[in-house]
Amino acid sequence: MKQVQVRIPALGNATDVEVIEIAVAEGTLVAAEQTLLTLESDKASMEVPAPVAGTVRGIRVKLGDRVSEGHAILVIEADETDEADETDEAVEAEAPAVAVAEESAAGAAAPEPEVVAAGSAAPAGADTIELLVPDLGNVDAAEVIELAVRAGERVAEGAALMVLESDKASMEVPVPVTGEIIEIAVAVGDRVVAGQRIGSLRTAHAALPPTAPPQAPKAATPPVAGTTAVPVAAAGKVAEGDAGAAISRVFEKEQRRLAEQHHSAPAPSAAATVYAGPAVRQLARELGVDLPAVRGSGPKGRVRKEDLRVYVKERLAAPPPAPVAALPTIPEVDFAAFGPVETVALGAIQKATVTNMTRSWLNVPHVTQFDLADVGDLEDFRAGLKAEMQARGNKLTPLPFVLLAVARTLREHPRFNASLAPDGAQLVLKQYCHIGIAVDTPQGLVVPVLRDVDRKSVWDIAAESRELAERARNRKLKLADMQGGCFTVSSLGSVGGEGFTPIVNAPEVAILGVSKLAIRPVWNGREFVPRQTLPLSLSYDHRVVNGADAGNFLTFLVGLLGDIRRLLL
Ligand code: CAO
Repeated sequence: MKQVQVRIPALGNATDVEVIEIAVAEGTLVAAEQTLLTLESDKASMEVPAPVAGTVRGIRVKLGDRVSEGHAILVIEADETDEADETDEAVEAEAPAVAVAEESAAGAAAPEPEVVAAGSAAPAGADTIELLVPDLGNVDAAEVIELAVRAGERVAEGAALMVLESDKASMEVPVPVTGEIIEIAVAVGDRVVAGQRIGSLRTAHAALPPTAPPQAPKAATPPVAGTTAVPVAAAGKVAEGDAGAAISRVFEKEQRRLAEQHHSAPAPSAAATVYAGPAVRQLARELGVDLPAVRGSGPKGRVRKEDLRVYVKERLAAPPPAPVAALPTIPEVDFAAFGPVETVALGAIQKATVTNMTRSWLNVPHVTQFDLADVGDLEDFRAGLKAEMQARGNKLTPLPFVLLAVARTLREHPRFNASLAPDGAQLVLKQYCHIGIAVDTPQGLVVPVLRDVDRKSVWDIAAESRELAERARNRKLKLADMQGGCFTVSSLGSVGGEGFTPIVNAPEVAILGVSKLAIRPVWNGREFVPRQTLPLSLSYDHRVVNGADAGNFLTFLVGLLGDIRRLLL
């Protein structure tokens, strides 16, 4: 059995790089080129592939270890067919280090070699530059996975142009010269080769790269006459046949690119700025996951494969998008930025109100209709019952009369005592008359339901509604007390106001808002007379109730409240 010692390949200028992912375990069967582990420096990440197919043995690194070129990682017991060297002769996981061209005395700020070469090929003052894929080393082709610019866009030198990805590494291709993009000749998903034309750019003359020693780029596609061809990213010189050199180059290039980005802060595409390795990017594309949407749990927010899995799991578990999902959300505001704030947790009832109101508001097309009931006679009648109220130990406010009048009106207008079936194709008409009463409590708004209101006396309605309100305030309501409502009455009469637009308590189809009684001028056919009037507002589900129905309902109700004899018959 051949034992192949796998070592960390050349990392360009990087040393002491962190192991952030180990993709194999003791005994894992690996194919040649299968990822063994992922390394990451401050600025870039790379995957180390298996040099041969075989079985993983003796892993010598663990997560968080810091390694440099030549560090022994593990041994692979090579398959018999593999022609790897014997145990003692270590085989590099990726071949020799990249021979990087010496940087100029100007140091890191100096232009990269190929760009310089291209610059020298361009006559000073050239207007147009053909953008070419840079030398990809031993990588035959790379895929365009992101386009960061569009034709007509003004771009700054060093800003992201596009992101290319090979099997093992991804690299962002920077804009070589400040100017304006004339054309982008490739699309996301295209496979490109070194020297291939990927677009053209009109330069801003002052930003043309300085003249430098001649070193012409390899161009598979000849530049268009009268223009200058520029491989858009520079790289170190790679010895022909160096296995894995391309990855090292990309790794080093990525570091330079990110370092430059750190200084000049160009604006790369959203996905390009996500901190993730090529395998993760590839998996994200396979799964159709938008990388910027994934929360990275790795160091410095790096997205790992596990993060993708968690994201996909969460998305699958999420309820199917309802119409509400398409709505624009209310922007989050950091209120503390404007002054001191205090955050208070909502109670269960208040949270239920948030849900119920939102649900109704978003599902029910609301219309509200207003009217004034002349309740002068009713109020006179009520005033005349003071002694009896005392004798009965019961109090008649306007509300029990309203509830009774609503019950009678519902009987005459059964479409209001109904609910739309979930399929939206049928109406469920209820043969009973249970009315909900909105009750304000310290814990929030609750709606206990008064049963069979149409069969009760105004005294019973008053006593039972008071008892329900008491239980609501003392948190003594049972779930059943709040179920089965056909219609809701929300009275703010004791609070004030001339009218409001209540929200339908879906799946009910209508709700009556009662506002404050007041003396208002009423035309009696000959003159205005001061009358006690009660403002009413009827909100209804316009899918079920049309405006004429609502007008008839409210007119009937107002008529009943204005004629106490008919109401109490
Ligand atoms: N106009 C003028 N005065 C009114 C009135 C009206 N429409 N309705 C009631 N009042 C008077 C009552 O006559 C009573 O007066 P007195 O104290 O002089 O007798 C006083 O207001 C208080 O009435 P009440 O609130 O005790 O009794 P109610 O029958 O009107 O209401 C209930 C019962 C349970 C609805 C009530 O206790 C309650 O919780 N009200 C708040 C309703 C609420 O929060 N609605 C919110 C709806 S949000 O959609």
